[in-house]
Amino acid sequence: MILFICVLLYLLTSTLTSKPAAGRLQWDPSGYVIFCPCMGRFGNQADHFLGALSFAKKINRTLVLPPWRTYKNVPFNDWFKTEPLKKFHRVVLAEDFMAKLAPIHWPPGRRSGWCWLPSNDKDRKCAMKEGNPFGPFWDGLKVDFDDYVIYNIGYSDTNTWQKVYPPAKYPVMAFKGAPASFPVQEEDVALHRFLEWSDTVEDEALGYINKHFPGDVFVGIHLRNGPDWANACEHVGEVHSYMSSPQCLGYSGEVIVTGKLCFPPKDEILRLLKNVVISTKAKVVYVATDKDPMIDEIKEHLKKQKVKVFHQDPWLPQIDLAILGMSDQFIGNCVSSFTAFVARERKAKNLPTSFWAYS
Ligand SMILES: Nc1nc2c(ncn2[C@@H]2O[C@H](COP(=O)(O)OP(=O)(O)O)[C@@H](O)[C@H]2O)c(=O)[nH]1
Ligand SMILES: [Mg+2]
Repeated sequence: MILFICVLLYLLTSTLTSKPAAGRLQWDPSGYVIFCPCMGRFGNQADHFLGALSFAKKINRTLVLPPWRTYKNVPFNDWFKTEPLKKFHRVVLAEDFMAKLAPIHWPPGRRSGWCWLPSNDKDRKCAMKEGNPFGPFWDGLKVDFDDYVIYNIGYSDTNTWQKVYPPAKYPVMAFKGAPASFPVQEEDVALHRFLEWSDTVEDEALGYINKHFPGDVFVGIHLRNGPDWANACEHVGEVHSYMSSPQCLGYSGEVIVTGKLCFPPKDEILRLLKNVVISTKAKVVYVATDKDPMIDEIKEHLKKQKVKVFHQDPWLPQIDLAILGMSDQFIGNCVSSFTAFVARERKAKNLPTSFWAYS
């Protein structure tokens, strides 16, 4: 009898605390989406992440939070908290998925790689691990593929996805790239509110601010002016949409992307920055850049305003992003997805953003 009561009590408490205890995870019968954030650097990957999050929600599958890809795999939660995302949708860290769920439910021998190929492609095979970062990404998760699923469905056609690929038959969709478009769709921009910096990133950003200009009103600027960007901007031509340009020009594509919008000349940068410093009464300008911080030019041009100019080359670009996100006013590059990250975060927090050569 006592044994029976003990067992009953045990069962009761374990169902009441049905959230998996540390170390245990429950399999989601609705299935999973995992993908390699294999296109571009962080800004592009973040755009894709929001689209993939939206896609997973629409087809009602748990999203496996992939590592970010630099020269190595960076666990998702090194840079972002996972809990806020759960307010929007079911997510699990890739490392947990691989350690605790994959061995039982997605074991070696049953792993298909998913890729989009045009239906007339004769050589229909997903090169899931060919080249960098594809190979090293999946190697980092210790995944090899045994088979392929080739699809031809657009990511917005979510009803078809659910109909054609039921989770019982296709428990895990492992995509070669993000199941999303670039730049992020307009409707997914607001999902950024579920992306919150990890304590490590946030503390480091705040630490820098508190050490160098605590409490001062500051303008954050992004100068995307490295050689790769100069090169990319040469191809602007007469297009109506180029990379992240919809963030300022809008998604309808009525306005032409100019060379100045893509690669603003120095006099435009100094002009707008001065206006903003005067209107915000800022004491500090924080410069983030991939190449030329223009420190001397800015100091010279803003001599009268007596601003202090700060720039670091942080060990992680994310530190720059987090600081820009905290500025009182931010000026960025409309074509850059690195800027777009900051602009989305600020939009979610109701903070203002302007763009070079755009009014
Ligand atoms: N630290 C730092 N890195 C930057 C900055 N701007 C660009 N980068 C680097 O250059 C990369 C640019 O690629 P991406 O993020 O895809 O943005 P995009 O090319 O501007 O659309 C970033 O991920 C950073 O690694 C900056 O202001 N600060
Ligand atoms: Mg890029």
